Parts: sequence; structure tokens; C-alpha cells
Amino acid sequence: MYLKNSDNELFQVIQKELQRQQSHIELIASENFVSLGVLEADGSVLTNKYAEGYPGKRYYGGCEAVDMAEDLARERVKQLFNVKFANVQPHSGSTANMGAYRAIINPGDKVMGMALDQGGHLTHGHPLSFSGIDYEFYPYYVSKDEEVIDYDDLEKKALEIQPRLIVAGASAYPRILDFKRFREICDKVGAMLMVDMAHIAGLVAAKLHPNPCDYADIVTSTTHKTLRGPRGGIILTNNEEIAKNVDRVVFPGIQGGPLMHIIAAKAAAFKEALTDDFIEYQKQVVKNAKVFAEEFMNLGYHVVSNGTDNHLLLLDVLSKANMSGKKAERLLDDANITCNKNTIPYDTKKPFVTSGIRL
Ligand code: DSN
Repeated sequence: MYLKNSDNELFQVIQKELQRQQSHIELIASENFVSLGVLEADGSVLTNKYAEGYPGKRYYGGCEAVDMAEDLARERVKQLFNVKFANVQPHSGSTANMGAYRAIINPGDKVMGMALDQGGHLTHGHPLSFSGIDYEFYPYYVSKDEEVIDYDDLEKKALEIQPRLIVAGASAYPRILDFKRFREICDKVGAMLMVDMAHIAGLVAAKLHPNPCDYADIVTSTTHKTLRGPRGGIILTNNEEIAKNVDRVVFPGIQGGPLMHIIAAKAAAFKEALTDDFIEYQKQVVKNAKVFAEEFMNLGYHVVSNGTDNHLLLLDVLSKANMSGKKAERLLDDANITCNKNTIPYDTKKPFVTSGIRL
């Protein structure tokens, strides 16, 4: 309650957001509510510390405690995803993806990523993103009938394009990602495999989704979605050479001083994710999403791919309710339900209007 007296104007803004979070039902699939432990680490005095470098090799003195925090984060995340190497410094998922690309490919290389209007992410090749500027991206798609990734078509395209890298992972894809199939396609065309598991990391941690670390050359994630940690990114790999590149590319390549309070909060979240409670929570998330999808289908809505295997569903509001995603988002907001409009596969409307919402 310090701000209340020292800067009431800002205090009121934070109260307003707290009130919104407490009075609205949050259905944005990429958001979560952290524990008080994560919040405490996130708002701790570690924010005062500069610590360029890595534990034991810093450019500043006084890093004994923050070294311990980063070691805890690294050890815990390695245990969580059963992987050999981890970099916990990326400030965000986008930075993690930039680090991953720079660690394994060169500017101008050909990369395949899921089409952005079908569930892919900005950093998987959007022309205005560094990814689309630095690399030559080619999209792959979901099938028109089943609305799941068309792996045969992906293989065919990969054989033609001969990409250096295939990126698996999405921000609006409700089905299990077949990492084994991705790996087989990569091996067939001599490409590397990168998985951006940002959306599903919590499910992977709870073993409710296959673990990409068993298949991919490199794995990135955010820590704030299903994983329920602070806003931030991570990069994981089982390959020692790639791990060395990642460490060099993240610092000094892309970032300066790591956010040590966020790294401590990541450590707190990883510890929580290692508990049985977290597994139960993730099971419940998947169960809820399934029931949610089924109930919408009972009401006659088209749910993309006819359901969900994970934490999210995509609802086509245009075909049943003759309403754009933009309007549905606004109407739900009026009813204290927060979600986001989202394109659905082969959407006829623009990304700012859309035919669907993501829940
Ligand atoms: N903005 C995130 C999402 O909503 O899925 C992806 O980074």
C-alpha cells in the first residue's frame, strides 16, 4: 500500500485493473493469474540488480543472490521439461524466438511456419515482424475440412521448398501438435525443428501434451500462459552446441541486463509447476475447455476442428450468430466476459474484424 500515499494517481490505475480482473471472467487463452509467490518474486528487490552474463560469469559484482535465483530457475525448468540446457533470460516469447532463430539459422534462410491467419504467431514469419524480415518464411496450413494441420501437404511443400527450419507451434490451434510427424518431415527434408510451445507449456509440464523437447532441436516458450508464471520467455535444447549459441545470442546478442526479479518469479512458477496440484489444475483446464466446446456444439455453433484437445477453443460466431468476432468480443465485454476476436481457418474477414473468437 506504499503507492497509495506516494502516487495515488498510479495506485488508482492499478486498483482499476485489479477490479477488472476480479469482476470479469477472463477467457483470453494466453493469459493467466499468477500465485502470490510468483507475484512476490516479480515485485521483489531483485529488480534493482544488474547482472549481465550468466551465473558465475557476470560483468557486475554483488551477483551472489541473483546467481542462485537464476540457477534455481534453470535447474527447475530443466527438470520440468526433462531437457539438458535452458536459458531463462529472454524477456518475452518474441525475444526467445529471435534468440532461437539466431542460434540455429542465418539471415535469408528458408523457414516454414504455420499460416498466421490459421493460428501461427507474428514471430513465425509475419512480414512486419523481424522474423519475416530476416528470414524467408513459407506458410503451412490446416486442411479445409477437418481444420487440423495438413501434415501430408506440409511434407509435400517442405520437399519443394527445402527449408532450413520448420517451426511448430501456434497461438490459436486447439489440437495436439504431432511433434513426431514434424520430426519425420524435418528429417526427410534435412531441416531442423523448432517448437514454440508458448500456449501449451503448462499442459506439456503436466504431461497432458507430448513434450517437444523429445523431438525438437530447439524449444521456446513464454512463461505466462498455461505455465502460470511471470511474463517472460525461455529457450530449451538438448544439444550442447545449440545451447552455447543460445547463451551467446541472448546475451550479448539481443539483450543486456537480464530481469532478475522476473527470473526469480520464473523459478517460483517452475517449482509450482512441478507439483501434483499443478497437474490437477491443468487436467481441469483441459476438461473445462472440452466441455465448453461440446456445449457450444450442442447449441449449434461451429467450433473449429469440432472440439479441442488443449486449453483453448475457436468459436465461429459468424456462421451461427451472423456476427463478427469484433462484435462478439465487444458484446461479451459488456457482459464482463473478456476474450479476443480471432481469425478462423480460411476466414473471409480481416484480422481486425474476424469471424471468430478465441476462448
Ligand atoms: N499474444 C499471444 C496470444 O494471445 O496468443 C501470443 O504471443
